[in-house]
Amino acid sequence: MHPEPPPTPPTVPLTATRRPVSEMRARADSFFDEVARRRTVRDFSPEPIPLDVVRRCIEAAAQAPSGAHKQPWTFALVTDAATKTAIRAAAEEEERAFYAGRAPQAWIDDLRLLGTDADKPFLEIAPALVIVFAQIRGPNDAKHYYVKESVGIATGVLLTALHHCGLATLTHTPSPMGFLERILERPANERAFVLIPVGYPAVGCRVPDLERKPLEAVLVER
Ligand code: IYR
Repeated sequence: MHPEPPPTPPTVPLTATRRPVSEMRARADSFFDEVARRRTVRDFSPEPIPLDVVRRCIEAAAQAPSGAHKQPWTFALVTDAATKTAIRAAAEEEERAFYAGRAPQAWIDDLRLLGTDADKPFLEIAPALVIVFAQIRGPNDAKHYYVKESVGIATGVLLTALHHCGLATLTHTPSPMGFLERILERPANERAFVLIPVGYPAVGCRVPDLERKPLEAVLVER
């Protein structure tokens, strides 16, 4: 007796655009220019932002590929002032411990370039916070795969989408981030992955004078 072969999963035609090579080059250049201009911002304007744009960017992020298509992410959009205040207080408590000794001296030295410290006023000033949660398991304990990779890819899409729309972001990773799971009452299968303040940069905002590694330093070919 042969077992029944599994049914073939349904397919749909791919919607893809074949472009002339000259157009591909122009698009690669303009995309490069756009992403090269993205900078992490720590000095936000309190001005309100169009939240429908942020929601649409989250929807774009949720188009990312994921292990076994489990889409193991949840995005929390926080605009409520009291919730932002609670998040700031909890984050600063962790950051004070970090800067006062939890971090090894080499790490503190590496951060001098960024000028960061334990004060996180942007958590209250930025009009929105997006907290990305990784679902380490599915509902009913279903298995999820390559969760960090999947959520990392989705987060990259989100940062790029927000920048594309003219919004500034900061990838903030207070450590540990368990307070976000508690404050936002997330279920037991979710772990905070990154906290992203979103807004317009403050007028006169300055950023560290950094350079990106050139292509030769990041690419190997054979
Ligand atoms: N989480 C701390 C420290 C920090 C760590 C890294 I690595 C950074 O790139 C930036 C900051 C803070 O937010 O200050």
